[in-house]
Amino acid sequence: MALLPLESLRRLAELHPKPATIHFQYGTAGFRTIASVLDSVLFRVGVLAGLRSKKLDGKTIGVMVTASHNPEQDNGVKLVDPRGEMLDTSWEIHATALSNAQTTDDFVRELEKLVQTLKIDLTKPARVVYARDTRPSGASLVSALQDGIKAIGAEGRDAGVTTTPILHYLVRAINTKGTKDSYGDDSEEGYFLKLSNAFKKLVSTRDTPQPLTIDCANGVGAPIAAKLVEYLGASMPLVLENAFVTTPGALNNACGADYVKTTQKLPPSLSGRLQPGQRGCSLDGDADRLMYFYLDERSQFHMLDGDKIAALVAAFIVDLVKTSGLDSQIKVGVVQTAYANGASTKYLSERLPVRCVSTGVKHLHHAAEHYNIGVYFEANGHGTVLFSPATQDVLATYEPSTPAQSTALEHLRNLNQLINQTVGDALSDMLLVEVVLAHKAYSGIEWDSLYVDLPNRLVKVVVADRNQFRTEDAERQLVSPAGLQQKINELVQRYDGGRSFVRPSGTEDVVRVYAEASIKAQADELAFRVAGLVYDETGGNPATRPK
Ligand code: G16
Repeated sequence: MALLPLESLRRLAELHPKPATIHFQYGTAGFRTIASVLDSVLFRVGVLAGLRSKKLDGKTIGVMVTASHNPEQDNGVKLVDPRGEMLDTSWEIHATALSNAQTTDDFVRELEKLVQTLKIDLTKPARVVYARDTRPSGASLVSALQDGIKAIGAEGRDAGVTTTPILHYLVRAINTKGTKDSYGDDSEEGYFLKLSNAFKKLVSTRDTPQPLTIDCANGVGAPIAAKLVEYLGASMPLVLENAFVTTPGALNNACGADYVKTTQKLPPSLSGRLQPGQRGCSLDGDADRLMYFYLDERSQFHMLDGDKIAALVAAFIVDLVKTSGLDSQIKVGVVQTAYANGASTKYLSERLPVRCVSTGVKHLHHAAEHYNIGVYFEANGHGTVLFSPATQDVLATYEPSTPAQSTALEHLRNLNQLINQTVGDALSDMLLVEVVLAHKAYSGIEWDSLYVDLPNRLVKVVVADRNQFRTEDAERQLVSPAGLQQKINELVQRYDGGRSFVRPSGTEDVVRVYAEASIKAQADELAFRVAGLVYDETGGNPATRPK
């Protein structure tokens, strides 16, 4: 029975002490907070990734160092399981426990407990692949991670500065290499080739689209989109904006997918750069979220969010399944969260099965796996489409009987290649949207008119302790603080078409409030009144009282 390499664990752990008084938590998308306190967390995540790999018989585990849509001074880290999906939720408590061990002795004790409880065979090999986004704090956090990987005796592979979805792709590609389920070559080039080849086949009979402007959020999406441009060639003209990755303070600042979704405005830096009728899209800081928009003839801004992407894509896939003659074998379903606009839920539920789950890609992903083809998108633009293994077999072996069936089948096969099925991927999703627009000959206007969004408003409230907020029913009902849900219900009743819910964020130290109503001014008012209730209930910083 092998033992933990205590000497190296202790020696290296001493170089990465845990700051006193801080409590860390593995949240919606891993650990995420101000970068300056994260050194010990990164070291310990390196160790944990090694243990997770040993537990899974030496399969490669991924580690992504990013804080995605958060401001530049934040950073974070999340673990990726062997098939490229988010860390199994049952391990999140282990991550939290390890990160909070105060001294090196406490840390070693936690590790020993973990190895024993989970019956981890320490003789197994361990492999970890890791990457980071462009944040200035990334390099030193990666070196803490490397110490952790070294301390547990794991083999590390540095994937450099890249997007979160490429790291997820690499994890699956490494673990399926040489098998019948091979996901593609385990390199960035393999990723680009897979996507661009599928895209070119899907649009080969269509006119070249008008150029698409991409707001890269001044993040890692910029250099990666620049590489994608080379692989796509003339098949897809792209114009990259907000690509200032080395300008201090620029990341996600007044640009990017989160800015567009929360303000429902064009990033000011794009003003004058998008012509009436032209469409554009925004990535977030690690390029896993996508938000589309266009300007109408009067230069009015229109946002096409994750819900609109789900509606566009799901309808397209349903049509292809039907045309290929596979509708009795392949059922398509959609997964959303409480943030989905009520109009989108209505539109989709009239056409196919729709489920609502808690926020967080991990929840949506697992729910989507229950469908033959599962389309999942959060309203914030985070999502993808999953083809179940059985569906992939059907697509591979089905023999069409007409030319129309054959063409539709070929499109489905190529979509299966185009879509990054490990996690939401802004660039893969962007190509998917462009394919559908090209096939339907839709501009932003036609796409937007699939249904009309109910006016809505999202606000953040800074409270003394967001952990006192607990929810149930896919986050649509508050169970704590006691009595608050009742007050919200009473308020909501006074608004025509009113709907509102409150939940603690898992990535920022805030409580989020969402509201909808049939008139914009009413949606705004409802959101701010509910935010006021939240604030009054819990007491917050007066400077942050919602106005
Ligand atoms: C992460 C998660 C998303 C989630 C978002 C906001 O996105 O992956 O599933 O919607 O955080 O979560 P919360 O409302 O709990 O803060 P990202 O793009 O920031 O990694």
